[in-house]
Amino acid sequence: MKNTITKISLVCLAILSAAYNLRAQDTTGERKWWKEAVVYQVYPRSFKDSDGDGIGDLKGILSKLDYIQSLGVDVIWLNPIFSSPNADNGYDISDYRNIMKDFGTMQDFDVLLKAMHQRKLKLVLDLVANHSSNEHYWFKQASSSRTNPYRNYYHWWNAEKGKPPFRPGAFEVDGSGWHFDSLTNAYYLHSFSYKQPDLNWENPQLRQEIYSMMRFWFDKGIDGFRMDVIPYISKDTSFPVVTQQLLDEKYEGGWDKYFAGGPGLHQYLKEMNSEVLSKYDGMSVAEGVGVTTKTAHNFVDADRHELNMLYHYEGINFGYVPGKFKVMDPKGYSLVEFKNIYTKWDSIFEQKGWGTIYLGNHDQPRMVSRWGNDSPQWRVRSSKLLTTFILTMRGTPYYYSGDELGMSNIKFDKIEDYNDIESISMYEQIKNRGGDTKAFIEAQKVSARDNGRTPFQWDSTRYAGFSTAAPWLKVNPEYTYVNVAAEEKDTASCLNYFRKLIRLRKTNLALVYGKYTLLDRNNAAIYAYTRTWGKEKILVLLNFSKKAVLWPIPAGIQPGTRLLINNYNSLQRQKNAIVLQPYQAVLINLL
Ligand code: TEU
Repeated sequence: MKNTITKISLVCLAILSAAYNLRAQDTTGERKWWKEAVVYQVYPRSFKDSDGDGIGDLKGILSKLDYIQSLGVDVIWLNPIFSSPNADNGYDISDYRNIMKDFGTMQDFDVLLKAMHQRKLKLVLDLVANHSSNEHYWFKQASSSRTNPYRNYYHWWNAEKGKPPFRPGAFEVDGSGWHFDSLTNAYYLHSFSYKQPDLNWENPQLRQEIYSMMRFWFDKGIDGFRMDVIPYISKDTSFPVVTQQLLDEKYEGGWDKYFAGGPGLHQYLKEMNSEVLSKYDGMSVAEGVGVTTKTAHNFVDADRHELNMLYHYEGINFGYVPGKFKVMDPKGYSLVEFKNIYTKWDSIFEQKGWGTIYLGNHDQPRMVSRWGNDSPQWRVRSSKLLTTFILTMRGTPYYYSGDELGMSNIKFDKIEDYNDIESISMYEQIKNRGGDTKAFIEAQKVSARDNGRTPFQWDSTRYAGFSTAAPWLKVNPEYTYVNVAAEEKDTASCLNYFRKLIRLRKTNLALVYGKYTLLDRNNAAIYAYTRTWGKEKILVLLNFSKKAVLWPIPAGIQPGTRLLINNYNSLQRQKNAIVLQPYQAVLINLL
């Protein structure tokens, strides 16, 4: 009897789970936890300081886990927390198996991870494997002599061959990606600053070191990795001359595309998958620098056995004046182009693979300043609009901490206020060539990375409740009214709106898996789309402009009367049109 019941339950379970997967297979393949998750990115340096040194730390994050849990997010991605001299805030690692002193100890880490799991929060760490710090033991050894066993962990060009062919070094004042090392009379390669020498993935021993380190963290119980500039890891080690003409003809004019196509890249990612990723139920996401819609599938299709997801740069790099360093077009950006980019990226993952969606992170200015309107009149409305966009698109949302409060750019007006190696080196470069440093500072108010790195705003006390000491980077003066304490009390706050939207996404899987269809493509003010999944049908309407706009309902679209969310108190409807207020965002059921 007992046996028969067990058998019947097993059959029922099998039928149920098949049905569950079938529904999800409408458009996107198998259901996975990381497809349904909302990732919340925490910049540890700026989240919460527990020991009064002005720098955020792991115990600080621990003390705020209840807050993070209250948001309804599923995964926390922490920017690098490993030992580092901090030339690039942790993206220059000197020991991959230890915690940065500023952030605490390994014991703090273990406690934090346990506390996260107790709250059903998953942890994703940053894997910085394209380069290490020049203060890493491997590099110290490698640079000590040409015959050192670690020499081949990095890329060298012996000076007797003459100067190496140009490669860019992102954070260098002279723009060069080669640094001369007089002790061994050779240049070494660094795609970022000279403090970040590129690791030589062509060396199998180096690859094994990285895999072993990844297993070390997985065995501790982490739930995945965000992989820093992972498309860059493989290089043509003959270092051929690369001309602008070649870049234009084969790489859409950009070094990023060239670097993202190294000869061994996919072989190494497959190897990493079989040696590490396939052995754990973790998630992996590539920072997709240089990845295009043509190459994306090679990274993320399940049958490739490489990575789960990537986040592309096309959405975030657009809107700048071509040929200038992160100068925003004074006319603003074209919503039609914005829609085209996100629609194109959605469509490539319609049948295969899986996408992501984000508007801010530690490398970007605050999303409301860049993509919304941070004037006092529209900051709250437009923040909510952007949050609505992120949480109603298909693909896993990556949401940057502070955006849920509607934090905006700090807009420093002197270089001395900046901490970021990118801003400081670019300033020097412009100064050295007699360029317009004033114009640069103006442009940085819109685009600098430090805008997104100012301390998190907890309350209206001194230093925004982030620390008891002056923080490593100035607090945005808006903290007196943009902060958690104030927004908790306000039912109409950005914070409570974010929570509501997350609940909505969790209870309407159409928002996760549903087919995305763009409506009214050429409308320059309204971003309208539907999400449909079986019987669930939702219309998303977003007015990206600061004017009220009459939106004629297209033929074949029948909005119901149920408003799932609205960032205004009401919605003005006419017989065949809807009037959207400035920056209004609504979700309506469709008949
Ligand atoms: O960013 C990769 C990268 O290409 C950056 O230069 C990015 O384009 C730039 O920040 C945009 O302004 C990753 C990390 O996310 C970044 O924080 C690091 O500085 C960089 O790698 C080096 O590790």
